[in-house]
Amino acid sequence: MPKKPLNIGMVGYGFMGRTHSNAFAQVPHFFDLEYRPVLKTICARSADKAQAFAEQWGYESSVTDWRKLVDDKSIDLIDIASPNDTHMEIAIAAAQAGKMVMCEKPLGRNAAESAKMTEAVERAGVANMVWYNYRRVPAVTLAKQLIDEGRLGKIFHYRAKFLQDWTISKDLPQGGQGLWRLDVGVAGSGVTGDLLAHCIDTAMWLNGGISSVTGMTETFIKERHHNITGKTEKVGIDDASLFLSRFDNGSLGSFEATRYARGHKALYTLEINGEHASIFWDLHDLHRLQYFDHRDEGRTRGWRSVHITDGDHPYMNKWWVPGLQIGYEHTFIHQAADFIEGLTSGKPASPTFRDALATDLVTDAVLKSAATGQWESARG
Ligand code: SOE
Repeated sequence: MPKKPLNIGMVGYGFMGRTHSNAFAQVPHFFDLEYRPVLKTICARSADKAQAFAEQWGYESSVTDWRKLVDDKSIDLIDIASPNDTHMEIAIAAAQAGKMVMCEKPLGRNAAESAKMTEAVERAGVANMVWYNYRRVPAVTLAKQLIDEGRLGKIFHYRAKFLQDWTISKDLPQGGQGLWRLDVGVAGSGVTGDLLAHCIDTAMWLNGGISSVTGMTETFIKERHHNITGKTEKVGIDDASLFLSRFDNGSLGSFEATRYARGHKALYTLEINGEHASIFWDLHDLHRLQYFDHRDEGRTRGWRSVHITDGDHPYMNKWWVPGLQIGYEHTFIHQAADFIEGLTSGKPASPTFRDALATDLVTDAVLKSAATGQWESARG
């Protein structure tokens, strides 16, 4: 059967523009799908850079105004990989033009923006998804399967952290390419929206909804040079963010994210403790799932380190041979595959905009609680 083209207009050519473009370019080689992604047009503010990106990644053309993608009848899907302050306007215009919309996380700079975006895609009835890629690390997907099979029994604890160290220097400026994550006007928040959002998305997928939170944040460096204004300006983002939560299933959560954990580059770990079994996963060792089952025979009972590379592990039959690992970029390829599969099956793959809105309601509640010192509802 000839494949149907899925014409993609990509906004943004930075770190995420590359991960998404790579996903669409690679997915037809490894997954047998009804649609074949076509890298149609890349959009970026600088014409030279957009054209260079188009040539390097195989886009047919480049533009400097995202509205051209919205107006282009040949584009089926607009993928937003540009900074957070651009997400809402592009997503709403794309949905109103009847395009499918994919968006890099976090969906909005806050839940109010995410709610408008969710309303737009749902009103237009267009396929939509947010790139929370860590769900599709095969070890994390396996954790989901084990939890859904009831192997852990009743869940008591969910524990996650995401530690980095790249903003410790007070000489690091805020704003502009690569550094917009430090500019609150562009990013919306600091590590709460950038890193904790990943932890929350995975947590609610694995362990269900979060009802309430109590949090605290800190901005360790109060002023930084701003690359766009050229002035020293107040820093509005949170550099570190910690919170406790209550899940709907009665379990307790604890979460931490920081860019001030010297020595850690992207240490995302999660642990879940249930009545019968526990699971631990670490992004720095992403192909392993640590599993402890109390029901094992006592003398040999202990933590198992399962190498998630066999054909019966999630997604792994699409790749090499048992024992050979895959990496970070594959999580995006899996997400592109699931999105396209959802178009065929009519069963939309998650996280949809609505799922990502739920995450933004939690991050908003964490920031609110950090300001009020009170427990806050995570339901808006
Ligand atoms: C920040 O440094 C960052 O690149 C996040 O923006 C990504 O979402 C995360 O996956 C890795 O860290």
